[in-house]
Amino acid sequence: MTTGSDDPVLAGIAEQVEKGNAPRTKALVEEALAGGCEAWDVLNGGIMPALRILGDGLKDGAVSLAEVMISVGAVKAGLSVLEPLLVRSTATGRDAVVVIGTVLGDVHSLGKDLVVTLLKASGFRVVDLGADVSPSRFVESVTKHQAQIVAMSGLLTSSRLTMRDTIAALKNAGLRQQLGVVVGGGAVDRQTAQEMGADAYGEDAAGASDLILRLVRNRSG
Ligand code: B12
Repeated sequence: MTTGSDDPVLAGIAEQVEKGNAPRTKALVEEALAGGCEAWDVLNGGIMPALRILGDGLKDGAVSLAEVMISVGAVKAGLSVLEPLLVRSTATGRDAVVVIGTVLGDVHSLGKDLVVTLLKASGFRVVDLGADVSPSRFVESVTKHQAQIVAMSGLLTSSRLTMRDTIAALKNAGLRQQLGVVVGGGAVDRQTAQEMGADAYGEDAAGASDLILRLVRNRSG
């Protein structure tokens, strides 16, 4: 399989992610950085294309779930090198409390983890509830930590309903008005975010911190 990257090292990273070879992925990520490639370009040009191909394979049955899990190990090996550098390019200093999780029934966590890393790096106080998080756990956590923002991730189409349920639970608990709610992940787009009653849609981890800062400022001012 080919990912179409012109850069041989990035193409190599994609290939090793597809094969699920963690040590080779890590080594090639280091090689790309040493060769002058930006961390974001390694992520978007090497790792993400492989995940897209794996996702398509999962869809048409050419790739098994077990194979994707092995590739996820390679992705994590690559991210362990990239994350400190991604963080450096976004650090600023903001201090709102953000409660974040992947919603109930959905175990996809890589995208949410990236968002967590970058929000922490930007100075937000982040409460990461992990994946498969029920509406009641979101409610409990917002109350306990007096959060200003709830951020939900979801990659399954069914997650849209769960996000809506979570927003309803926040409303029923009397918390919705004081909160900014942001959603992201492949399950949603700007329109579905609006329809379910979220305040904002975040397309990627890189933009999440500016987006959340805008929400915090709008609500406080
Ligand atoms: C890796 C993967 C898995 C891994 C997840 C491991 C893990 N720990 O995360 C495993 C193997 C467990 C898995 C399981 C399944 N998967 Co899967 N998986 C994928 C795959 C290949 C990659 C997802 C990924 O990690 N992308 C990389 C990250 C970095 O990107 P991201 O999540 O999009 O996040 C970015 C942005 O969206 C954004 N973002 C994400 N969240 C948030 C939140 C906020 C607040 C903000 C601001 C931004 C933001 O920032 C991130 C970085 O920029 C996708 C295919 C794809 N192309 O997406 C399928 C995919 C998501 N899976 C799919 C399916 C169907 C499944 C299964 C149901 C398969 C099965 N038959 O059992 C199960 C579901 C299990 C469950 N209950 O959740 C479908 C979903 C289809 C749908 N629309 O419902 C996809 C799209 C594959 C496909 N084409 O069919 N999967």
